[in-house]
Amino acid sequence: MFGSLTKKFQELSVALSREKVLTEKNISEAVRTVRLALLDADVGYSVVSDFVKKVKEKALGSVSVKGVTAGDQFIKVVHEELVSLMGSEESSLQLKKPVAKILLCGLQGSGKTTHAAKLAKMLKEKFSKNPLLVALDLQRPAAILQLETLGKLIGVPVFTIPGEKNPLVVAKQVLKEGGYDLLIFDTAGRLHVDEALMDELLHIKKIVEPDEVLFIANSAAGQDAVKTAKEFDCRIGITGSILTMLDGSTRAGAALSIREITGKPLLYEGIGEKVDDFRLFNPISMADRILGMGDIINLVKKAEEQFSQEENDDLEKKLRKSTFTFDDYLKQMKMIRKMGSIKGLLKMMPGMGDLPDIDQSEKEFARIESMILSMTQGERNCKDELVPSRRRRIAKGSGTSMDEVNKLVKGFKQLLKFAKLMPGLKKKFSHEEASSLFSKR
Ligand SMILES: Nc1nc2c(ncn2[C@@H]2O[C@H](COP(=O)(O)OP(=O)(O)OP(=O)(O)O)[C@@H](O)[C@H]2O)c(=O)[nH]1
Ligand SMILES: [Mg+2]
Repeated sequence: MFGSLTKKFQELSVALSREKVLTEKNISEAVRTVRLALLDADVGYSVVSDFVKKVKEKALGSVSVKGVTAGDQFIKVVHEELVSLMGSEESSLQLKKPVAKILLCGLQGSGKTTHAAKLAKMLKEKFSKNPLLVALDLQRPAAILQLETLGKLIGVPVFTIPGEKNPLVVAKQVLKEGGYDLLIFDTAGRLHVDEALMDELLHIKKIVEPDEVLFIANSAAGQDAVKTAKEFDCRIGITGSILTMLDGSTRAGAALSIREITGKPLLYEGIGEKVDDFRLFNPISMADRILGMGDIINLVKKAEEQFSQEENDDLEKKLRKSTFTFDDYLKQMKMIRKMGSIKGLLKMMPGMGDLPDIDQSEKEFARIESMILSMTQGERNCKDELVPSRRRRIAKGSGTSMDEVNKLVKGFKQLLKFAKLMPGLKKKFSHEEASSLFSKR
């Protein structure tokens, strides 16, 4: 996702792993690399300056732990600060009124209409809401049609007044509608922030009195998206942001600085054009992805949703009792593969960050499969430890490299560690626990 930034962090971790302890000198060098990497990823200057200052102070104050490399220790600090920069915890919508109202705003093409539908679908399915989509982008007839098509797809009605060109009239009228407990307003976008747009939004906001005003931020726009968010916040007052287009060639600028600059939470992320390509924004998971740890939290969540309860119970028991083996890992991967969207899911596995296409994902899966199949039964059952000579044999047998075998074993161990945290994972997944992944692998 954040290819070059992730690569730089990984290179830094490797470089630092040669050092026994963190010293003022190697910290200063590492901090300089972090600064350049973040600036290059289009993170705002002031955010970067604050960030590296905190990382430096924390790294200098950290006590070295036996068995932990300087690289792991430093990356752990970076991880903690990334999480904190993005808001520490998942945020939720504050929908308090009996008829809740969400107003979406943002520049042209940022994903407002698509995300109005994604939000409606999610709130309907997961929170049993009865939503009504309201078309307030009345400049182009195609805009209403787009919302209506999406509405049909997700089974949510769309409110329009045929022939009406004034969004304020529609906004006033829809408030008289009964039978819904949630109104989601899709508004018009502009190429740039301009007076007419801000005036229109301000008027709509006054009429609607929304519970939430969400800024739809196109993550591909990097710093520009952050600046625009700030302008929208100053002019109309936003309550949070949704980060879209995270599936494309995106830079980390928006993800890392939008919350810090606006002071408003990042609530959701859009990861594709389809109505289900949508999930809660999780700062820990995002930090994992930025550092190239693989998105284990989302993997576990998605797996939990989709596995049959029986299969899930069985795997969870094994995971918790630490009797989960490479054979189970293979079985789990096969199940995941069955669930479809192998690309999206594989991306979440540790060490599989940047997969250019589905064929590539299939290839990655085949490599993992051949590595596991090249193990002896004892190795697959985790009875025999995978010492270097064994790893070398596995690499040779599967036509892969030592590096790849090491990556597989590391990913497997991370999965086991996360699994132990699973009972409280959804709600209580603490920062410390996530960070401990770095310290004892
Ligand atoms: N890849 C990807 N495409 C997206 C995402 N969200 C929206 N899109 C696509 O981006 C394009 C623009 O999205 P819209 O939802 O129409 O954007 P908008 O903000 O309503 O645009 P205007 O109404 O013109 O201001 C559409 O083709 C969407 O299918 C996303 O998260 N990822
Ligand atoms: Mg639109």
